Amino acid sequence: MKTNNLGYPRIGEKRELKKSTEAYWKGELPAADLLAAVKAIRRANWERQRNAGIDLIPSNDFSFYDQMLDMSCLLGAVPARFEWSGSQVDLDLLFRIARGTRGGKGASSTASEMTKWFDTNYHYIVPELSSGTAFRIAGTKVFDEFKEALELGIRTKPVLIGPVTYLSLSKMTDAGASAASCLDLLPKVLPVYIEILKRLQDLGAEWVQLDEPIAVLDLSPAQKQGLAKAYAEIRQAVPKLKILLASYFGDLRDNLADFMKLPVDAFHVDAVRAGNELDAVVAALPVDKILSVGIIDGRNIWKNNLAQSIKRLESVRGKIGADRLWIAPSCSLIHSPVTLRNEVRLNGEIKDWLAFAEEKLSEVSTVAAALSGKDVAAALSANHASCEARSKSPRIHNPKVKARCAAVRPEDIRRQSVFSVRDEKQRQKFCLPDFPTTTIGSFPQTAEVRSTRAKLKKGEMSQADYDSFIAIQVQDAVRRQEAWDIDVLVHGEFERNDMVEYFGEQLSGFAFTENGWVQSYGSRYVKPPFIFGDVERPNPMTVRWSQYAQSLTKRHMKGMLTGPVTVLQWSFVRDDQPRSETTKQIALALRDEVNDLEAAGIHVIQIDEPAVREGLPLRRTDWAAYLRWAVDAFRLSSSGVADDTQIHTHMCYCEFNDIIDSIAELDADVISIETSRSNMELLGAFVSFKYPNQIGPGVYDIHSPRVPATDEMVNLLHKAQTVLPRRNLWVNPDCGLKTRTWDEVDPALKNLVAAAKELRHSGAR
Ligand code: 39S
Ligand code: ZN
Repeated sequence: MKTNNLGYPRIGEKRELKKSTEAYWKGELPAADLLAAVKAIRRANWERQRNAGIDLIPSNDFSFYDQMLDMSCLLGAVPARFEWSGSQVDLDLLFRIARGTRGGKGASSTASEMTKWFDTNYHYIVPELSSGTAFRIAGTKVFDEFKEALELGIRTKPVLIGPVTYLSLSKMTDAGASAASCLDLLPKVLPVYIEILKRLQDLGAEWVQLDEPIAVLDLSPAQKQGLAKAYAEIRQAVPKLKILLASYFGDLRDNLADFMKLPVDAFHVDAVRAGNELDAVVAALPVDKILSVGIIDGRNIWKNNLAQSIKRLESVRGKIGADRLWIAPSCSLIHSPVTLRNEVRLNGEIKDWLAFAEEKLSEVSTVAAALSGKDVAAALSANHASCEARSKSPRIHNPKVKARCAAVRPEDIRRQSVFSVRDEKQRQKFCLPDFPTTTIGSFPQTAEVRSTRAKLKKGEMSQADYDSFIAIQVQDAVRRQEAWDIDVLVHGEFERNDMVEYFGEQLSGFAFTENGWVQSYGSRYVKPPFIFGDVERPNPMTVRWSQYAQSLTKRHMKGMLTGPVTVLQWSFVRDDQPRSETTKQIALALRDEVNDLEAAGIHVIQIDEPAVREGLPLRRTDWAAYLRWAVDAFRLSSSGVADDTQIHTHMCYCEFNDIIDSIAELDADVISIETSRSNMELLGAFVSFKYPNQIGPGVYDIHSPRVPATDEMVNLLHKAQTVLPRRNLWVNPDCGLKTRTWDEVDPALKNLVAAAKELRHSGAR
């Protein structure tokens, strides 16, 4: 029985990838040193997997940014504005596509759009294709990495995003083209895929993994035909190369029969998310095919119940035989933190419940060993003890929280009056100009801010000294915003490490790690807290700094909170109760916080819900149930305030179109959304729906170091006011500014205020 792994974290156990990449961007690390650093990461990863007993070890799962962008670079799909004329896409061009280029030296180009990978908190750069895109092999990374591992004595299984998933997640830039028309490019892209596969075969690859996670989505007939055509052609062109076709993140449902007909050598299925489907998959598996069963959860951090897994797999083995069964994690392990080895402060009892990527590898090999009749009794009994201890732990249940959840009434999820009434009261109270300006909440987390927090954490600084340091940052932020003439101020969130982790640290039922980093996009990682028990808020979490900031200015200070669905979505969650129940507990904790902020004189309160869309189930038939509890949770957290307290929300980097009515149902007084990278395209949904409340469409792409000019922002706002009522428009950046530097933010926000003023003076159109 073989063991298979789909992908391993590329960030390094101490975030070596981030550190070396950012140093390279700053010009502090030569390219050769960057390449040496990432080579060392790859080597460590391959050797670790080999030592853990993994038979099919992936390569090309490493990436400097994300694997969709890698695929674009490999296929030569570079947007025209980057003026690429070379034969190869080099590293700097890859970074320019991902990050844009700042004006000044060289041409200034906006980055490609970024969006979330399925329902994860991991992002990819959206390929921009057109009928004129000339695909050809334009990179050597996939070949180089295969050779690199071979030199270490490891014959890896190169991983590529499959052609139909690649095209389905791309966007067509031709005027009038629809997203679906990307699939029309299949005949053009397939020959390049085939050439890549042939080259891999020539280099000595035995297996190649093609990821087609779209197989777990609702597929159009064109996508289904695309899959059939693509794999038939590939089979014909490279008959001897063995192909593993990987699906993950969900069940195949109505796609199952077609999927299992594709002419490949092995299928991977996600037996965690699609556990109930395993029997049907086994029944549909053609007799000459191998099945890779993803039995270890790649998306969560809990130890697997090995005895249960072994039992399920014994039944599979009974039907298909040991030769045709591979054991694997459910999906790539890039969505899991790297290792538990470096967690020294974590409570020992809780730590014993967990498995990160490295530990998951040994779970995979223990399961395989047990099924092969090897003696793993000691490992199994230790695992059994951990699972028992967790399920019986008194840390998990809090009767007070459960009773409060059960007592929530319908009036608890309704504001006192409808929006039109609140709107009037709020206009009278706040007296804001047209096109009021604000920011999303965070200001630059400078090296000084981070290193000061690191000192506090290491015990090298007192809490009092840290607090004085934060106070100075807040004062500085308030002064700057007054100087720029922003209307609704923020305190800057200097005290927060992350918008979810910061709250997790203050809520009971949550635990957090020291090094449990997971890549979010590019060099930006998150350290998701994990929810192991019932959630309660022992003390106010944000009131102190918001109140302090308000005391420094006569302008309105906005309080910022992370919404219940986003806290849930960006944490590792307990698997012993429904997500909806956990979210309700978080919502009640946040409701207390909102009410406390209001009582402390903060009358503009933003509850961010950027993750509502990514939490949407992958299949449409499951949407309504999710949206019901997600919307109710937001309303539960925000409905305890007076009519003239203004509730804002913020969302970013997602498709709003599909869920626009649920966004309206949140009934926030103001919503700010990301729109600048897509040139206001995303507003379409709000227009056709006639969104009733106020909107701040982002006019400054904060994921790029580029400073937008006033004219650019004026143009975006003109676009916005042709489609939305002028009196409902706010002016703000796309998202928080924590990843930017002050020398980028300062000119950008000056320009932003200038743009708002120009709109105010330009009169109604
Ligand atoms: N998901 C979450 N959870 N949070 C989000 O903000 C987002 N936003 C979207 C969607 N998903 C999200 C994605 N955008 C970052 C920025 C934007 C993101 C995601 C992540 C980000 O800036 N991440 C930081 C990073 O990668 C880490 C943030 C953090 O937790 O750099 N910082 C800690 C802190 O500030 C730890 C900082 C740190 O690295 O306290 N400290 C140094 C160390 O430990 C020490 C610093 C020193 O001594 O100088 O080595
Ligand atoms: Zn945002």
